[in-house]
Amino acid sequence: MRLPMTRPVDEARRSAAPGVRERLAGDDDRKRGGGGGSERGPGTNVITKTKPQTKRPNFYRVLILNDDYTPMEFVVHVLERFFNKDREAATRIMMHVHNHGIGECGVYTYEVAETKVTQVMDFARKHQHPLQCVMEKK
Ligand code: TYC
Repeated sequence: MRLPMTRPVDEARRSAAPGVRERLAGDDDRKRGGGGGSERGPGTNVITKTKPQTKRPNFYRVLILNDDYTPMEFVVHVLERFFNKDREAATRIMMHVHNHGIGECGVYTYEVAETKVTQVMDFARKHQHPLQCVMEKK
C-alpha cells in the first residue's frame, strides 16, 4: 500500500502575511556566508524589498462647476437623480457650488465617475443649461 508523500513546506511561504510577498530564500544574503556577498564579492549585498500584493483602486472625485444661468432647482435635481442625494444634501451641495464655484458630488472608481460626468453633461445639454461636470483623480 502506497502512503501519500509529505511535501516539505517552505516556512516563509506559510507564515507570510496576506498581501505581502515574502523574500525568497535565495534572496537572503545571510545564507551567502563569508560576511555577506560571497557570490558578488564583499560589500555587494542586494537589498530586496517586500511589495504589497493587493492594489487599491484609483478613486476620482466628480465635481460640478458654478455658472450664472443653470437654475438652482435643476442642479438639485441632477444631484438627486445621478448622485443619489436626498433633497437636503443636494441643496447643501448646490449652495456650496453657488457660493464657492465648485463642489464635490461623489467619489467613484474611474469608469463610474466617467459615466456620471457623461450622464450629467448629456442631461444639462438636453435641457440647454451650461452646467459643467468634471472628474479629478483623488
Ligand atoms: N449660480 C446658479 C444660479 O444662481 C446656480 C447654480 C448652482 C448653477 C450650482 C450651477 O453647479 C451649479 N442660478
